[in-house]
Amino acid sequence: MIGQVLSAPRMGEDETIRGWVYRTRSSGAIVFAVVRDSSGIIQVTVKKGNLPEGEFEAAKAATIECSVIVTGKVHEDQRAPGGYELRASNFIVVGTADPFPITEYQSEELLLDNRHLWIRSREQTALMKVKASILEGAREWLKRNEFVEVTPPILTTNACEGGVTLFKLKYFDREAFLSQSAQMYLEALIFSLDRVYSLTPSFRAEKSRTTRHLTEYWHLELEEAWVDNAGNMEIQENLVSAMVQEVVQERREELKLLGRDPDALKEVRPPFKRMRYSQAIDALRAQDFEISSGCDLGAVEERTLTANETLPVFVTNFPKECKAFYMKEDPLEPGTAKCADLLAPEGYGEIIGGSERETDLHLLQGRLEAQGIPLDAYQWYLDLRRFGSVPHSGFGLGIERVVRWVCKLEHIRDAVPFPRTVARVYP
Ligand code: NSS
Repeated sequence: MIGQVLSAPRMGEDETIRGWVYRTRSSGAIVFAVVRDSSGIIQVTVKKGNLPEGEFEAAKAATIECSVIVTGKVHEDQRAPGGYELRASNFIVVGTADPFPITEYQSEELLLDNRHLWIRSREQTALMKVKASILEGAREWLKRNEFVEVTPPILTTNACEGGVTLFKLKYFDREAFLSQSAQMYLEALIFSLDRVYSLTPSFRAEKSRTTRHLTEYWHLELEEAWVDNAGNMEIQENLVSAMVQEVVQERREELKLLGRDPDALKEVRPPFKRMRYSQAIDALRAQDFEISSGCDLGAVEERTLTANETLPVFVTNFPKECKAFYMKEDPLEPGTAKCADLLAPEGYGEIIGGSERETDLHLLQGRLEAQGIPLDAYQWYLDLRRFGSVPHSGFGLGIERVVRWVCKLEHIRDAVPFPRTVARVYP
């Protein structure tokens, strides 16, 4: 791999690399080709006369994104990226490349139309590696803390987060939906496994164009038996911190390439600040925000609350009526839910929504009825309150929301290789 050649250069020794032509220029009897692979880029110098018949000509003709296998000796060269170059003794073109449709300055639309090719860029490569480490950090923490990974369905007949953003589909001669959240299934699974998690795509028919909504996103959801909302928040701050620390440890170079200081992220450790919804509203009003209490926080409110924070912030005790039917009411602050949204710092907005769940059959039934939801499809869920109900809590974390914050992305679509939004399902 190129990264290995550059990080432990064996001067004057032969090395073979496989990759794609990233840049190329030639002058007469010499070709300078920069080759990339997943680990980095390296300059290759190809001199006529140093290679077998035909290989110099092949190098000269090689266009951007040709795939190549190159052998050569390592030499120091201060002008080359990474400070070393390969002086080629072999240059084999494996796959030729048509003129590459992406050149230096391109519109966002063209880049999105050519996403299948644009994901080869160094920025996208770095993003995908950071995302992989975020997931790795989560899985390691979950394993250490005795959460069992489970596999809930994607085809469902229940709305978990309200009917407005449901994707409906024809399921033979019935109607079904793409899952918005695995929560209800995870609630069923804690009765056998105590603490469970799932990582699945979730689907939301979000019609608004925003910088933080996808129609398909990766959802990490946890559900914990015998845990109240305070315990749920502790789990969240420990998990988020473990995810970020894994990235800081494994992906320093990628973070720097993306413009994020890894040392600043190192500070993301518990405890995170906790703030009640009513306090959040007071803080916003103090900044001359016009908000009527009793509604969810919007993007602008979230940004204002966290613009100067460096750690995530919990907002707890939202008014019951602006949250989902399954949340438990807080007896210490009636009218509010035992819930928390976790907001990323620096204005990146909500990354987690979680709560303690209502365990009382009749209260739950009453709430569904009050919202005009037909109970038939929810009988199995109500059974969970009929057969040995226990206090429990859980939450859902949007992976791309975390990637957006950690990588300082303007738009969430860059946190996923093939973004799906209201405007795009291709490629
Ligand atoms: O709607 S949530 O706030 N909560 C739930 O779905 C719960 N049923 C989860 C649970 O308790 N198991 O969504 C959870 C998170 C939210 O905080 C965001 O980080 C993310 O899911 N989310 C999204 N990410 C990207 N795009 C969209 N459209 C989106 N919607 C939610």
